[in-house]
Amino acid sequence: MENISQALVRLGVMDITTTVGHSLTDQSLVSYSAIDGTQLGTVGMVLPGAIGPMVERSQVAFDAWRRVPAPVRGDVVRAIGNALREHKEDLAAIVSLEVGKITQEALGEVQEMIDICDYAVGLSRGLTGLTIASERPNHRLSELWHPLGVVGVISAFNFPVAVWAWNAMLAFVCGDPVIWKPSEKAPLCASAVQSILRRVFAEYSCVPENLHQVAQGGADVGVALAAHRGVALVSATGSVPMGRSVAEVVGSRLGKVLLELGGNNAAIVAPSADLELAIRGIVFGAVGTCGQRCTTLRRLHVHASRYADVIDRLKSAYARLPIGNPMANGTLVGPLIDARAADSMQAALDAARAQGGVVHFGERLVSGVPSGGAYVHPALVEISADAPICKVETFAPILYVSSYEHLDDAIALNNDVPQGLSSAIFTLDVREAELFCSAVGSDCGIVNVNIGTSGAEIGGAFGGEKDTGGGRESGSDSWKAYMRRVTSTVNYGTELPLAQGIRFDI
Ligand code: UN1
Repeated sequence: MENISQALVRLGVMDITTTVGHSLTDQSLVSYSAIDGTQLGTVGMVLPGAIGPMVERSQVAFDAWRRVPAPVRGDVVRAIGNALREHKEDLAAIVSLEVGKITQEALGEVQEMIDICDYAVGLSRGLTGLTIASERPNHRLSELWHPLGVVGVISAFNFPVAVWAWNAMLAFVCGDPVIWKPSEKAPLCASAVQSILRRVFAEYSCVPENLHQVAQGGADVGVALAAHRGVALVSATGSVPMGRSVAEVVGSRLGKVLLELGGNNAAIVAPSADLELAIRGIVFGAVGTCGQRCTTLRRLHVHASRYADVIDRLKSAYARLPIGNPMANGTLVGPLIDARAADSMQAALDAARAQGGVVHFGERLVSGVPSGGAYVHPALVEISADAPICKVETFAPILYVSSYEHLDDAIALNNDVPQGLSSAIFTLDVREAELFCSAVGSDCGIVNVNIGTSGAEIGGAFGGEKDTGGGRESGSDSWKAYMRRVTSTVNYGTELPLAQGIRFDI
């Protein structure tokens, strides 16, 4: 593919096989395009044994980087943001070519990186701690926030660069080096990002060597990273089984984890909903990124009074979806990541049929789309909300639709799944909206009114409860996960009063 080599050259990825630059083995990871299965290139990969020396190098980098004032660290992140602005189109092209995102969404992904850079630059002057009223005279009690240590980032194919940026940019301003284990399905995206970083870092004498290292490799490399006691925080994005195994490994050494795992996100369409707006939000949420966001809308609970209308409108919107080459103008739905994902989708649709569901669309497409890619028509499934298949996250564009009579029942259905990432209600009734957002409403980490479940801004904390893993990344006070909290009491008096009024005279 001609345009990938041009984009890679412009990004500085001259020789893909040397971009990881350490402990190369004779093994390499092959990058295939989700668009048509073409081989795009290969990158050198590491074996689990490489992780130990990498962590040691990161620890040396940590000792230097934590001494650099946070606003100066922020200045480096500002330069990363500027380099991303400069290379936005090329990096987005690599995202599209490798994982099959439509151009608009690939550009949006790089924009999300730029946004988190801007956010982190501001944060670099806002890593603030508390002062606390001491019970003792002449004492100051306060909280200090210090750099934490080496941060391991494990990322997924579906946001191959943005979710890394959420983690890495906060880690950098917080004073931490990063070791990145990218998805095996997106090795070129990681190499391109590493090339951008290498050039930015070369301009700054305050940046130590190995501030950022990439460990391209298989799941065993991720496990080795999670197992290493020198990794202070492991931030992992991906499937629930992956997160569970990372949590077990990190938990057994009492390390810190930040997990952002699966979602099984629902939306409620209430009697008063503005249907024009709701249908747009539903369709973007359900078919955007070909159903491969952790925030993808997977379940829809429609009030019985609007059910027929909603199904009609959805069927007509789904019938008109432009599906095909994600880099072609006008395409809204690109391919699934690979044939296995298409097989899982068909298996889920078979299960839905067996459980009484009526499936509209959902077929694998072979004509009118690039051959070699896994193209599907997104599926609408009319099904009873308590069918077991509705509790399973299938990483594909399947929307399970059911009707409800009472809002309490719809809220109970929203919450009655193992995952707890995102949720939405479409209503013009302020009581319904507020109930949904309240303590007895949605149990998810993201609760939206009159917008869909996906497409969160970086300024808020991102993540969810239950099987979603409980972590929070990106905005708000998520930075605290990347720092070490110190409670500090200073006695500036001449007496030694003890807390709790204890007398201990010697
Ligand atoms: C993910 O799918 O892992 O809210 C992240 C969204 C995006 C991020 C999704 N900003 O849909």
